[in-house]
Amino acid sequence: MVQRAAHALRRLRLPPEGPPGPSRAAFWRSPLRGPWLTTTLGLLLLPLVIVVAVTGFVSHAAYQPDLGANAIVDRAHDLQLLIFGWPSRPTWLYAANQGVHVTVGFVAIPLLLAKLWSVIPRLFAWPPLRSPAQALERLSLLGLVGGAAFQFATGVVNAQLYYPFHFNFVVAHYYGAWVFLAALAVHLVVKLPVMRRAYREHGAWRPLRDDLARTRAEAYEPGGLASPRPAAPTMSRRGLLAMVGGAAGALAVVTAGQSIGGPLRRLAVLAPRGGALGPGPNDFPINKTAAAARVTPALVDASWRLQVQGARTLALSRADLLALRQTSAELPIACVEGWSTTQRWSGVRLADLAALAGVPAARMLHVASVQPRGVLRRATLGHAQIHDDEALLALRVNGADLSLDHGYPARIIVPALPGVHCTKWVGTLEFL
Ligand SMILES: Nc1nc2c(c(=O)[nH]1)N[C@H]1C(S)=C(S)[C@@H](COP(=O)(O)O)O[C@H]1N2
Ligand SMILES: [Mo]
Repeated sequence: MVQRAAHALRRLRLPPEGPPGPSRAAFWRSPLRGPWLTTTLGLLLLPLVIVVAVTGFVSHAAYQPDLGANAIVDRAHDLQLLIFGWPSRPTWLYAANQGVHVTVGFVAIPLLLAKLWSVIPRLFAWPPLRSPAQALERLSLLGLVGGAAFQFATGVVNAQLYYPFHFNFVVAHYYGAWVFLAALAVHLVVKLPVMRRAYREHGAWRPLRDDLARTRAEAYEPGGLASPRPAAPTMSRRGLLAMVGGAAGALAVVTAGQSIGGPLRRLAVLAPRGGALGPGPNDFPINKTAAAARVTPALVDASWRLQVQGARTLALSRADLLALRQTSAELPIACVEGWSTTQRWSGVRLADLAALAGVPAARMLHVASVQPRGVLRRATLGHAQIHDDEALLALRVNGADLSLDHGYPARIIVPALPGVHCTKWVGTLEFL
C-alpha cells in the first residue's frame, strides 16, 4: 500500500524538491539547526524524561491499583509494573515523589519545545512516503512526538485541574507513558549513530564557546537538519540554550512552591491549589469542595453513623469516635497533581478501629464515602496503611473540627499515601 501511494505521488510529477514551501530544504533558514543542536537538546531532555518516568511509575505503584477500588482498569486487561506493598514511611515520600514528577515535568517543557523546533523541517520531509522503511520510521516518530505531546498536555491540564477530555486521566496517562517510552527507546537506538557523529565532528562543548560573531551553520546534508541556505545568525547556540534554560528555571520557580511550601508557596502562581490561604485551622487547599462532591450537610448531620465492618459490625456516632483514644500526627496531604500541604490531624487510629471490628490483623480496608457519586468516593488501603501508628480516621485538624470541605465528620489521613486515597466524608470502613 505504501509503495502504491509512493508510486501515485511520483505520477503526479511534482518537482523532486517538493512543492514550494516548507517541504523544500531551503525554506528552513535557521543557522543554528543541525545534528549537534538536536543532539544536545535531546541529551539535556533525556535525564528529565527519565526522572518524570520513574516518579510516574512510582506514583502508579503508590496508587496501589492491585487493591480493590483503586483498580484503574478492568483487572484482566491491566499490565502492571512495580507493584509492591506501598510503604507508609517516610511520611513525605509521596509528596516528594509527586512534587518532583510535576515540577520536573513542567521544567522539561521548554526543552521539549526547543527540541521539536530543531527537527521541524523533518515533519515536512519530501516525498512524505518514500519507502516502507521510511514510512515505518515516520510512524514510530508519530508515537514519539504524539506520545510526548499527549503526556505533557494531559499532565499539564491535570495539574491545572482542567478536564476537557472525556477519558479517565489516570488510565490514559499511564498507557500513554508506555507508548511514549517505547517510541523513545526505539528513537534513541536509531539515532545513536547520528548523535555520535555530531559529537565526533563538533565536540560536546566546542560550539558553546562561539559567541554570535563566531556562530557558523552546521554543514548541510540532503535529508538532514541543517539548512542549505542558512541566514545570518541572530543568536549564538549558547544564547539559545540559555534562553531555554531560563524558561525552564522560571517554570521551576512558579511550580515548585506548591510542593516545597514555606515562603516559596507564594511564588507558585501556576499552581491552582498551590497558593497560601488564610491562617485559620481549616485554611489549606481544598481539592473538591463538599458542594462539588454533592455532599450536603444533611448527609453528615447528627444522624451520621460510621459503619465499621469486620468480624462484627458497628455503627459509631462522631461522639463515640471522639470518646475513643485520640492520636495526633503532623502529616501531608499530597495530591497526584503535585501540590501538598502538611497539617496537624487528630482522630482514631485505623489499627484501633480494625481491632474494634474484630480483625486486628486486617490486611485490607475498603473505605467508602457518603458522597453520592464520583470515582473518588471509594479507596482501598493495604496492610502498611492500616497499621502505621499515624494512620488515622481524622476528626479534627489543627485543633478544630474538620470543616465540611475537608471531610467532616471524618476523613482518612495516612502517612505517605496519595491524597486521592485520603477519602473525605467517610461513611463505611470494611476491614478484611
Ligand atoms: N470523598 C472524597 N474524598 C476525597 C476526594 C473526593 O473527591 N471525594 N478527593 C481526594 C483528593 S484527589 C485529594 S488530593 C484530597 C484533598 O483533600 P483536601 O480537599 O482536604 O485538601 O482529598 C481526597 N479525598
Ligand atoms: Mo488529589
